Amino acid sequence: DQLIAKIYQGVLDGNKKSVIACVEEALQSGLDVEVILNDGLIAPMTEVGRLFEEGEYFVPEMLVSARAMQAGLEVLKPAMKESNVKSAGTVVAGTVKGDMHDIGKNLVCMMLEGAGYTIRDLGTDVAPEQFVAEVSKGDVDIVALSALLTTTMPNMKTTIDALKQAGVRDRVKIIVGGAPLTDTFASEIGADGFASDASRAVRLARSFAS
Ligand code: B1M
Repeated sequence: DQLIAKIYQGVLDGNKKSVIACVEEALQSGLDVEVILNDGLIAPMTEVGRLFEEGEYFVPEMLVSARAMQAGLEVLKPAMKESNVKSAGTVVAGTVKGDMHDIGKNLVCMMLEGAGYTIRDLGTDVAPEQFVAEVSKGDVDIVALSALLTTTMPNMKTTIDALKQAGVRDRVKIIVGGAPLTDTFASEIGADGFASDASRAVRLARSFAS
């Protein structure tokens, strides 16, 4: 589809205005939300990563692409929400210490919100103590940890260990995700589950209720 191709190109070029306009147009013309999300907005980020690895893109280019992608997500957000259901539980989410990547985490939060969860988003570069402080408040059902760097993955374990140390680990289910993660890693660090994308994160969260 031409509109999808324009959204893809807009994200690649970091052209926020074009992305916003095209996503609006795509929604109006009745294009499927998931297609806009996956083919228009997420797919070009993989290409951005490739261009970065090959030395064609640098951090500034990655950043403008990220901003364009997030602007598109904002337009898509209302369409992603399911009709108002009562809160399915409270999720405390964050990207772990040392890691600034937040697009994936934001997407997971949006989908969980759409599925009826109450979200407390702690943002990026979140220290284990911050997670401990939130969980200690006592009204949290799920902790959602994101990491995009191989160098920050160990901080997921540090976070889980800090929750154990504080004696609050068993109050919550812990889900982890992010491009470099695997199921094996998730079980090794003592998480309750791993999701490779945002819709799987919703399915995983729901599976704890049954
Ligand atoms: Co960075 N970066 N980056 N970057 N960046 C990667 C991750 C990288 C793979 C690029 C590459 O080399 N190909 C590479 C990591 C290599 C590695 O660790 N082995 C990398 C690097 C090296 C870096 C810097 C170190 C670069 C530098 O400074 N030299 C630096 C680190 C900064 C830091 O964090 N301390 C850096 C910085 C940045 C920007 C700030 C410029 C920007 C982030 C902007 C932002 O997030 N606001 C950025 C970007 C945009 C990327 C790429 C291109 C795209 C990431 C993205 O947003 N993808 C990325 C390359 C790539 O991933 N191909 C790259 C789209 C997003 C929807 O997908 O985040 O995977 P993703 O989320 C998915 C799933 O993973 C999953 O669901 C999401 C939706 O399907 N998921 C979860 C994620 N979290 C989840 C949690 C869950 C469940 C599922 O449950 C809790």
